[in-house]
Amino acid sequence: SSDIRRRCTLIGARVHEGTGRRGCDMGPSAYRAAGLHEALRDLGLDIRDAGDVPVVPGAARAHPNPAVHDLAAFVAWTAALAEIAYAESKARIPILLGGDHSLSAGTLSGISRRAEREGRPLFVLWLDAHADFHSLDTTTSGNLHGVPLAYATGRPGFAGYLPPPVPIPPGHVCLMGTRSLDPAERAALAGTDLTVHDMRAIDEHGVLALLAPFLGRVARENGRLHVSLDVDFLDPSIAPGVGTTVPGGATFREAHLIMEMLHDSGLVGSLDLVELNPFLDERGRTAIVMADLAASLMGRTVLDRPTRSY
Ligand code: 4U7
Ligand code: MN
Ligand code: MN
Ligand code: MN
Repeated sequence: SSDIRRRCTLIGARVHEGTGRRGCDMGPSAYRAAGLHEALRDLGLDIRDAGDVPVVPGAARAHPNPAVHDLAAFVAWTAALAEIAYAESKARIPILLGGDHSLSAGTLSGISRRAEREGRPLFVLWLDAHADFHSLDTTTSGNLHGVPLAYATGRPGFAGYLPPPVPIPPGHVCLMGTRSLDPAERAALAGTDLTVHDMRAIDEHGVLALLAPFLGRVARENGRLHVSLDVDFLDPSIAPGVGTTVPGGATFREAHLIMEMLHDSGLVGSLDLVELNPFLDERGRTAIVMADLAASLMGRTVLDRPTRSY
């Protein structure tokens, strides 16, 4: 098919160094076991499987902030994933199978370069309990899954470590599901025009009223939309397989409606599925829920969804 929206590439990114606990490296295998590939194939999509990206971190790198750990791994993953995201986004939708959220520094670097090349503005929908808006200087946990959005929007504090990305204007970024912000992130966000639809906004207005204007704007500006879906966007009761559970997350129905709206919009050009930790999961249910949501974003309608129990 000539429609880019009917072609996708699955890219395994076994990144775990950006978190404080092991297990995210098993994410790509869990998505395969959950049947993501088959679900997408059943939709009639043209699928390329790029396998798992091989990344070998270079020599350890120190940073003045002593909390920061695994910076060399972050630099290596960012460079490698930027390359493959750029290449695969030319004519297909790259779907990154994480891996922790630090991988989005790589995806966004590659996609922002692609968007610049196409002469189209890049917009980002960040579905997450967190804002991931720390710099290397402000993170107190030192876990670099907490920094990718700051890096991609050109926040200072990364120079000398990572290649400068084509910065995404903060006004092109929409966070949904936010319910855990550190003081430094709050302060940094306050100085930007980034849109934050926290859980309270979802409770008060519903996802339809919040998301529709953003999608309308992306369409009007002929933009390319990147979606970053962190497992912890979802309520832990339906998605326990994540290292950073925060109570009060999105329900399956809210998340599913977002996926349906994204599918209907036809605007999504790239997708990250991040933070799945199969070691913490219960009989694969989080992997199944994430695979199910991804399939809905890619075009499954309720009429062809197989019956599943969670
Ligand atoms: B995730 C945190 F302190 N802000 O920096 C930090 F609350 O990709 C959490 O969204 C980061 O899961 C969470 O460690 C990163 C913390
Ligand atoms: Mn995140
Ligand atoms: Mn999160
Ligand atoms: Mn997390």
